[in-house]
Amino acid sequence: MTKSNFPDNFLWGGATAANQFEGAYDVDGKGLSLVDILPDAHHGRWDYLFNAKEAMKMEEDFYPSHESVDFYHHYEEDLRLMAEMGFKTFRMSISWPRIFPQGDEKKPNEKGLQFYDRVIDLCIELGMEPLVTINHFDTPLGMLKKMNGWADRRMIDNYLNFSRVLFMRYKDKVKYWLTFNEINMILHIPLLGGGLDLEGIDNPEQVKYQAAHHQLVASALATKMAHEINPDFQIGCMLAAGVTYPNTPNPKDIFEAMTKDREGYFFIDVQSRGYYPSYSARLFKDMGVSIEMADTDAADLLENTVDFISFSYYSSRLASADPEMTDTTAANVFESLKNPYLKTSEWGWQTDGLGLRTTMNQIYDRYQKPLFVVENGLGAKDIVEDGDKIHDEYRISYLSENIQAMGEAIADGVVCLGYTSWGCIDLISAGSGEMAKRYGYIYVDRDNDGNGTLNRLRKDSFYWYQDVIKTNGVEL
Ligand code: P53
Repeated sequence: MTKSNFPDNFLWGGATAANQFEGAYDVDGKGLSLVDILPDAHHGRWDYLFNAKEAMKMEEDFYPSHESVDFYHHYEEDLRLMAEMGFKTFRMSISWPRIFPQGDEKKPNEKGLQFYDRVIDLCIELGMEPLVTINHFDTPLGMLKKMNGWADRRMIDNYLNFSRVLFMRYKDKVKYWLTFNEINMILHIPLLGGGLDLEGIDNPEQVKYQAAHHQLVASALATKMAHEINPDFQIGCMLAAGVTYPNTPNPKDIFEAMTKDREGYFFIDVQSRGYYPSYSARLFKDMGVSIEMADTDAADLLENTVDFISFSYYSSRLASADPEMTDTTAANVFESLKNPYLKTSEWGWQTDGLGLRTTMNQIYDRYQKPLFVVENGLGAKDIVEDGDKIHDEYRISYLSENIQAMGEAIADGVVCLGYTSWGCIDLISAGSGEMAKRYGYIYVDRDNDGNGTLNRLRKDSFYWYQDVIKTNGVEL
């Protein structure tokens, strides 16, 4: 048999996020989060994303994410299906407003915690290591209204209160934690990433980077708290990653590509090295940004760096310094030119397995800390045939290409703890808010209008991934 590139204890699994997966958006005392006010793409999602005040009126009549695929009431069936595929880990997030409905209460909502007790206990019983994202795009709406989200330094304490409750409660059950999902997203979708309403603000960059500073300090202080509560905890940061290629060998394009990559690396430089990168001084000066810091911030950042680096990877990006180059890929928050060497999906995202290998090598070279690929996958429309068959060979082909490339990166010497593909069960898309953009190995019978039985079906990729895990990545 061919030898596997993957270590024996490699954590194979799948990833989800509470706000896109659980449904039950107002059940058992849950408050509203930022994403709960966003309808789908057919009802102006992208306009609302940059106009929080309008979104808060909640005038659309249907919000697919409110019920989503109802993991809240199907968790048992869903976790058993994941275990059937052989998952070693399950990435989930904990809904902040389920635990603190407004975001700044003193006491947590016990009913919300009891749901996660049930989920985490069953995960462990089924042999799956929970990997928990503390904050995945769902800052409580109350915090946007009260203090413009992370623009306000008081968010650090609110976040730490939330984190403390989780660390104490799951002290002996959860080992792997991520402080913020795609922390660099605050620059691209400030409402989702930072609970920020930037309407009418003179210098949005100032507010975004100040809010980012609060998150970076919150992440460091949560890391400190976590290690005090249980020294075995492994705390990770999370980057929306994807190497940026220069469009041509023109040195201007090379510099542009480097600059684009630094927009994301900026965050990880702070979380992993413990201090602001040297290039940030000039960046801030050029943007007219000046960050207010408390006296203790520099030391807190320096002393509490992350244990590992996790990231999402869907595709590489392509940059040019030439303003005439405008043929960009559709429907993605990162501006990227279309790469003629790559295949493009229905949603305009491009497939680049080798780009994952490059990305992993770059990140590992830069930080020399273990990596964790916590999102990767292909969003596509699936067709159910003969009542219960989904022949999703396009998904298998994307995942196979990417997992092979990840194996090569490991063979290159990169240390990688595991791989959780995105949306292992169909769930609501973050970008489009729809059901139709599916990533799962497990199909859920539910459409964009909320019709469907919510029945779960195994796609062809289900059996394929089961085999990948069983052979530890030899059969791809
Ligand atoms: P969707 C784009 C837009 C929003 C979030 O994306 C994103 C991205 C991709 O870079 O990041 C992650 O659902 C995110 C998930 C999300 C996933 O990408 O728009 O962490 O919440 O579902 C996939 O196809």
